[in-house]
Amino acid sequence: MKKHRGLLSAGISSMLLLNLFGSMPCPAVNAETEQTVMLGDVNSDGSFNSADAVMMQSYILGREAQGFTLGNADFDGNQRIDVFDVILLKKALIGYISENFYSEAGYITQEYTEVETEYITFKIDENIYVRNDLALHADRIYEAIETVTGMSFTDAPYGKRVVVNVSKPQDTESELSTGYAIGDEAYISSGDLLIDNDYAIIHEMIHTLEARYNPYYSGKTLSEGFAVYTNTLVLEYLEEHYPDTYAIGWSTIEHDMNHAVEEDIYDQSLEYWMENGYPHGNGLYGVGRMLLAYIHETKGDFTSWISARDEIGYIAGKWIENEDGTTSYEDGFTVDMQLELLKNVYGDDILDGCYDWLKENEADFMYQYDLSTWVTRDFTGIEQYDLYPSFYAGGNVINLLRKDIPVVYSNLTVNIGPTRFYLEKYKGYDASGIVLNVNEECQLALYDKDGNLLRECSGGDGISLEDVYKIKLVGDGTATKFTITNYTKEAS
Ligand SMILES: [Ca+2]
Ligand SMILES: [Ca+2]
Ligand SMILES: [Zn+2]
Repeated sequence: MKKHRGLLSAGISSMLLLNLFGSMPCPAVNAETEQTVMLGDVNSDGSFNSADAVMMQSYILGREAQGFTLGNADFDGNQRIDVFDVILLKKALIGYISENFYSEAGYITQEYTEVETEYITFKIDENIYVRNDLALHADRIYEAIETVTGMSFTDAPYGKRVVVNVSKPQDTESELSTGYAIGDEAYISSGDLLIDNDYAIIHEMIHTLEARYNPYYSGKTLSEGFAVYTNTLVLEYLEEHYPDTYAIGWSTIEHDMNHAVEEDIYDQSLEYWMENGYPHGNGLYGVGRMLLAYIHETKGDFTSWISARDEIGYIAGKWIENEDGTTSYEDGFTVDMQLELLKNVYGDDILDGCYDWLKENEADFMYQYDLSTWVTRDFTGIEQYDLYPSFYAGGNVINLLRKDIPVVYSNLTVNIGPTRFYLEKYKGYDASGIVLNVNEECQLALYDKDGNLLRECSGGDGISLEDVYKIKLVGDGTATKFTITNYTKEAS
């Protein structure tokens, strides 16, 4: 299991106990054996959590308690283990967890945890950061997916409640690894949990929606095109109805909609690209997105093929080894089958007008591809934004701006309580000396933990954030820079 250096030491347990119960003897080290005592860790697995409470209970009741460590259980230090130690352990556990693993913004799971929202069951591994408002945003995404597709997760032929499994990449700072869907369940990484980059949760939930109408993968062009195109519609829906959720889900664009349609697409037929792969803009994902957008706008529907799929049949896909040693997935639902399906549903001429349509609309696709042409992100409808660091493969960064795209704001409060908690308690950084770098023309009001105004000032580089938990960008303006720096990994 993973744990955070410094959080689980005897010293911290003892300190907490002292806070809670006054001057209580809490031996930190047993001198005879030189064994570190971690008060509360009665099963000696290095963590203090609910498993210890369970074992303590068993021990007191005279039940099986293999591995019970007396030295870690004597909370009142009277050399006896009794019911008073049980009470103290439970109190200490609550204090310990709230001090170290909970904040206003979120919590870190201490064991496998199931979170039930109105629509979704999250199955979350231990030691994963979960924002407190996960349910709010996730259920809005669910609503958006159902609304823009006109489909239902629960009333589909293979309908059931949505399950999203969340795990953490092992032995890496990155919070992102591959997201995928197996049949009707989605699998995402910790960073996709509406915190770091979040693209997989939307994309994979859409895959599981398709699977509820048609249990097999319909090939990259159709299944990925459906996921990616639906994701664009989901974002439009969120932007209109829930600007704060849109602001979080926006970064989906970086990954999932970053597809180009280049001039050379017209050199070959669409069937050719579907068969041989299109070299730009994430290959068949981009072709699929374009195809689904075309079908939607010209036929008024982009989902009918899903239910009609069974008529075509199914061949299992397979993983093949490439020359460079990587593996890739070869569709079982071949291009011929995909085209036959579309023709069955939309008519034999379905692809005929596709390139003409694309020529008129290609700016939409170019636009998404080159994010430098994205002029600004509009935060004016948002009063509060919880800022989380990004820990993705390739770099750690705290930046309100994604891809350096300016943020337009109107009295926007950026909460950095989550930033601090995430850095210190989840990632093990020392964030006590963090500073803000923001445009000089921005006017700032800095607030403490309790919302009291600490000071007002203009922007600049290296602005101390000591005791600051909220940064208000006052008035109307545009930030072309907003980074938080000067956090360091605690020495190990
Ligand atoms: Ca333990
Ligand atoms: Ca005792
Ligand atoms: Zn996918």
